[in-house]
Amino acid sequence: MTQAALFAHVPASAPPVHRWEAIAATGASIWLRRDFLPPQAATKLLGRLIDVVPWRHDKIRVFGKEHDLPRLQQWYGDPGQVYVWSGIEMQPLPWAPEIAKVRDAVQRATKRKFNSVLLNYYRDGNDTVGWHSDDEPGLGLDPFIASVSVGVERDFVLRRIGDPKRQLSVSLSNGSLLVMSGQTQATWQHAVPRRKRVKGPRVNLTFREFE
Ligand SMILES: O=C(O)CCC(=O)C(=O)O
Repeated sequence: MTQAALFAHVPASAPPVHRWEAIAATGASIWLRRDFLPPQAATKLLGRLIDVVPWRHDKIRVFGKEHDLPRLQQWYGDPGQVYVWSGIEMQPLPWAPEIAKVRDAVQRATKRKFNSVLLNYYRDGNDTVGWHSDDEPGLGLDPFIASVSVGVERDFVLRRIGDPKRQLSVSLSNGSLLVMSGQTQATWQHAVPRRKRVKGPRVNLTFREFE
């Protein structure tokens, strides 16, 4: 999707679109707004989420062996928006006020609606998420994913499907909003790799709309 198409519906009174940066990735449509939340508000939100979210520490089975997931997570959404991945079933918690507030701000910024959000809590640089695409069938053909980051800056890396040497890295800072849309999930995978030097926590809120 071009920037013009993404913002075709934005009224003239909306904030200037130049606050969005396009991330150059062939076949993908990825946009970043580094100034989505002011740093102070983002840091406050980080502390609040760490305290109030009933974090789950799930286990996954890899080659028949059970492992702790290398991060904590939680799932919020509209009633009935159950999320199942890698054998983990997540019933949606009702929208907490601070999360609903972020959702509303993301909806205003993107002019899209979201009915669920996955929260990932990376306690420090040892916590990660491995290579994957957000391509569950319920997300439709061109999933629109809006991802808010609060806390320490982490590398978000992408690799082209079918050409894994083609990689790029985007640094996701405190208060940033990353949007992936169009064919991004069909053509690229993403990950948050381990970074031993990173000592602080980060929470990521990935808003989705399941059909
Ligand atoms: O933490 C991030 O920025 C990425 C999270 C992610 O890939 C996901 O929730 O699918």
